[in-house]
Amino acid sequence: MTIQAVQTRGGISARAAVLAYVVVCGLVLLLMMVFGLLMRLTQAQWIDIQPDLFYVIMTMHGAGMVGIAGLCGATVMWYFVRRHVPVTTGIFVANLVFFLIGALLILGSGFIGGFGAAWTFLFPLPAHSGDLWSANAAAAYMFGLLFIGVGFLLLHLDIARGILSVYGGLGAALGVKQAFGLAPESEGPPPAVAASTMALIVNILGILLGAAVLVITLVNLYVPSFAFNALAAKNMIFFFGHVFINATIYMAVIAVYEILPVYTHRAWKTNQAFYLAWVLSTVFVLIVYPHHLLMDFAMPTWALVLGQVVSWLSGLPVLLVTAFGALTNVYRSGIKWNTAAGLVFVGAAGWAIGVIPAIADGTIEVNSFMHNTQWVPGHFHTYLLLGTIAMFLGFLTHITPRSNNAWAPTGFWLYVVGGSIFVLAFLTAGAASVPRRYAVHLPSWLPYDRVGSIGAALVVVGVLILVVRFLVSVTSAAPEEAGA
Ligand code: HEM
Ligand SMILES: [Cu+2]
Repeated sequence: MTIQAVQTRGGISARAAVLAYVVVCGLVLLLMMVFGLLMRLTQAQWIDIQPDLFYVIMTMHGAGMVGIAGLCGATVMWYFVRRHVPVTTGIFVANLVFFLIGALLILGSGFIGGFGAAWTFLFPLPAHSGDLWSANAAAAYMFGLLFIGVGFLLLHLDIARGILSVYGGLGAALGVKQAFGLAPESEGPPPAVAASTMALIVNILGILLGAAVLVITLVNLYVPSFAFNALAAKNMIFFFGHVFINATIYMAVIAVYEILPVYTHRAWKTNQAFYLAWVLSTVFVLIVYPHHLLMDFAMPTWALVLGQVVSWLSGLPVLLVTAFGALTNVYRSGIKWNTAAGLVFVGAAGWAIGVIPAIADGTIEVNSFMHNTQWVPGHFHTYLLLGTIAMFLGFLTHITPRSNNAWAPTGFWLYVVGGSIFVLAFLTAGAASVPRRYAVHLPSWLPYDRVGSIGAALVVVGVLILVVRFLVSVTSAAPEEAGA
C-alpha cells in the first residue's frame, strides 16, 4: 500500500496530514542527530563545546529524540490503524500542532534559557540550577513537555474512541480472548489494532502520571516551600519516561507487520502466541519501570526485585513473536529486497539485538557496575536508532515509492553500518567503564569516542539521503501519486 491508500479512504487532508508528520519527523530527526553528533565530537575532543552548552544539547537531544520517536510511532500507527477504525484527522493534526508548540518551548528553554537538567528533569534539579538557568527557563521546558503530552493524550483518546466503536472494548481490540484460547484466532483483531490498543492503554496512564509530576515540579519552581517526596517524583518520572519511550517501539512496530507482507506477498499471521504476547507486554511494560531505580537504596526491595525479574520478561513476548514472525514471513517468500523492506527488517533485528544488553542492565548485579556507564546509551540507541527509527525510515521510504530509488540503498547502508559502529562504540566503552553523561572525557576514552563519532557521522549522512529523497519525491511527484 502506498500513500494513495490514505487518499482514497479519507480524502486529501488525511494524506496531507500524514505527509506533514513525516516531513516534521524527518527534519527534527536530522536536527537531533546533528545534536548527538556534536556531543560525540565534543567527547572525542575533535570540537570544543563548553560543558554548560553540552548539557543543554544533551537535554535537547534526549527530550527531542524521545518526543520525535513518539511522533514517528504515532505516524505509523495512525496511518495503518485508520484502515480498521474511524479516527479524526483534526485530532491527528492537533497533536502535531501541540508537538510543534511543545518543541519550540523546549528548544527555547535550552538555547535561550540555558536549561540543562537532562530530559528526565529529575526533581528537584530543575529548581537547583546553580544560576545556569532561571525558573522561567525550567518552566518553559515543563510546559513544553505538557503540551506534547496533551497532544498525545488527545490522539490516543481519539483512537480509543474509534476502537471502541468497532470492537466494543479494549480487551477485544487487544485480542485477550484469543490470547487465552477462548475465541478462534481467526476472529482476532488485526496487528495494527492490537498494537494501537496496547500503546493507548500504557501511554494514557504514563502521560497522566507524567503530567502530575510536571505540575508538581512547576509549582515547586515558584514556591520552593512546596516540597514533594523526591523518591515519589522519581518513580512518577521514570514510570512516564519508561512507558512513553517503550510505546514508541510498540507503535512503530506496526510498520513491520504491515510493510514486510507487502514485499513478501504473505499476510502477517496472527495466532494465539501473538495475542498473548501483546497482552503480557501491556502488563509488563507498566510494572517493569523500577529497573530505572535499581540504585535507589530507599526503594522497597520488592519493587526492585519486580523490576529485575520483569525486565527479563518484559520486552520478550512481543519481541519474540515479531522477530520470529518477521523471519517466517521472509523465509522462502522469494522477496525482492528493497530499501523499505530492508529498513523494517533491520528495525525488527535492531530491536531484538538491543534488548539483550538491556536485559543485562536490568539485572541488579550487573546494574551496580553498568548503571552510569555508556553501556546504557549503548543499549537504548541500539533499539531506538536501529529499531524504532529504522522502522520509521522504512515506512517513510515505503509510502513514497519514488524515494525507493538508486540513492536509497546508499542511505540504507550508511545508516545500518554507521549505526552499528556508533552503538558498538557506546557498548564497548560502557564495558570498559566509561561513564555516561560526561561532557569531558579522559584521554584513554577518546578512541571509543572517535570511532563512535565516525559511525554517527555516517548515520547522519544516511538519514540525510533518505529524508532528502523523500522530500524530493513528495514535492516532484505527479498529483495522483504522492504530491499535494
Ligand atoms: C546519529 C544519531 C545519534 C547520535 C549521534 C546520538 C548521540 C548521543 C550522545 C553522544 C549521547 C550522550 C551519551 C552520554 O551519555 O555520554 C546521547 C544520549 C541520548 N540519546 Fe542519542 N544519539 C543519536 C540518536 C538517538 C536516537 C534515535 C534516540 C531516540 C530515539 C536518542 C536518544 C537519546 C537519549 C534519550 C539520550 C540520553 C540523554 C541523557 O542522558 O539525558 N539518540 N545520544
Ligand atoms: Cu525502562
